[in-house]
Amino acid sequence: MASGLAEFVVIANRLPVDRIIGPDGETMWRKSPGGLVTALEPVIRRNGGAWIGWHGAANEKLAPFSYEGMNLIPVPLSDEEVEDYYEGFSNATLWPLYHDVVAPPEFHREWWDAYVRVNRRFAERAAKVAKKDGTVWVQDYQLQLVPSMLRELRPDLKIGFFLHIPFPPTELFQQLPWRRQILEGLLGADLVGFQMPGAAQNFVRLVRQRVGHKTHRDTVYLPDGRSVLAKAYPISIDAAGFEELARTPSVLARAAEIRESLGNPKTLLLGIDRLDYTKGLRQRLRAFGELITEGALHVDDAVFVQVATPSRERVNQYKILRDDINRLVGRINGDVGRIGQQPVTYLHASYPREEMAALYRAADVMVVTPLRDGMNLVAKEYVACRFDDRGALVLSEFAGAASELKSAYTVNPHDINGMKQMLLAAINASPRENARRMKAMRRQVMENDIELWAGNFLRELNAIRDPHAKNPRPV
Ligand code: GDG
Repeated sequence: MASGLAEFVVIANRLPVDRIIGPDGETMWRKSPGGLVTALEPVIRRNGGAWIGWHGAANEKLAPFSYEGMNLIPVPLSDEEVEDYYEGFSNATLWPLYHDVVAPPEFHREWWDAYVRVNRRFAERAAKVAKKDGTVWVQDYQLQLVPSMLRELRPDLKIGFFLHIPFPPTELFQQLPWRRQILEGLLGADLVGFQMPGAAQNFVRLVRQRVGHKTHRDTVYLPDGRSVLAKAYPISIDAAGFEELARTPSVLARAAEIRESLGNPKTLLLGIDRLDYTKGLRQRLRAFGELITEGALHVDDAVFVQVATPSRERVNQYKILRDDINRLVGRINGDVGRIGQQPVTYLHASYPREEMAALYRAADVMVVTPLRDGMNLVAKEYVACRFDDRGALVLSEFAGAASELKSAYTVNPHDINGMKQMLLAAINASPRENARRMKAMRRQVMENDIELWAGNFLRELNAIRDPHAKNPRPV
């Protein structure tokens, strides 16, 4: 796209499309699954907007192209940058650090250098693409330096930032050798959005302590007269879209088929996660395995289906986790399984949305037990698919979703005995009790969808008054 044309620009690590090989061997683009694209696509279309992101292949430069009314602007990454910026600093430093150090973060100066270099590339691209006085929305932990880099190049822009993962407490954040640079990077934005109010408070406190700026409640006052607002915007899903999918005859038929192929168990428990050490897969499987071993659940009655979508497979901690889970599942099935009856069905694969909806429909108990999670959309997707008010959600108190889905069966995933009790409570609850809980959760999810989330953030961003302008900006 030509320079300076987009009124609204989204910057994310990845473009919202995946490259696929078509039936005749030609390459095509397909929209990636996920709520963010669904929510932002109409805004981008309406405004002749653009999306800036990496296209997913290393060492390849691609020209901007348009896809279903969106201008897509690919940012190239070299092999080395994928290793150092993406797998390294983003996923082996920031990811574990921001998730309560549930795995040890690694600090390497060359990873940081790559992070700075790649963030600058994204910022420079956005500076060329955004229209005068336009709005730019930067997404997530891979791009925390972009707001300040972009502000320097284009002080006219409205800049928003949203962090999809938790923002750690000060005691943990302090470990980061580049803590000040990250805070200053984020302060380039006018509005910094977090999943939870606690995360916004952590950020404001850190800015006061480490950078020394004046703060009051959710506002940071910068020496140049600009102020930065830090607030919570809990993300959601395309709730109506999920429910509609869950109601289609083919999905309902597939749900019945899934249950049938598992021997029509009395209780089907389900976990769906990226294979990630923050998701609490080990703890969850141990709890279930013990219930079977101890005889609280019978192998004829209960089946656990765990889908673990492959993720970040070249990062060391993920390789370790993959081996651990393979061993654990093997041990549980070996110890308590029988011919034709495996208590755990473990699927290390990724599935189309229809299959996900069928699994949600098939499951009596959805088990979501992260050790720490910004929000957790799987929990909300399950609720959206339960239009008959049946089913139960077991949910970790360390997921952002727990603050919103208050009628879930909440657990501390570190407490295996507590989790076992809660699993039994969910399994044995009366249909009436589960319907009461599900109704309350459905109200929350159906009324607060992703469109509302994006609308709230953008409305607030556009309403921020520019202290240098005579008049407030148009909303
Ligand atoms: C980050 C934060 C926050 C999973 N497997 C398949 C598949 N999925 C989809 C799920 C869900 C999404 O991926 C996972 O979202 P989560 O929220 O559960 O977790 P993260 O990937 O860690 O996301 C998280 C989120 O950002 C949004 O802000 O909630 O806290 O960590 O939508 O359905 N989708 C398909 N096939 C799969 O095999 N189609």
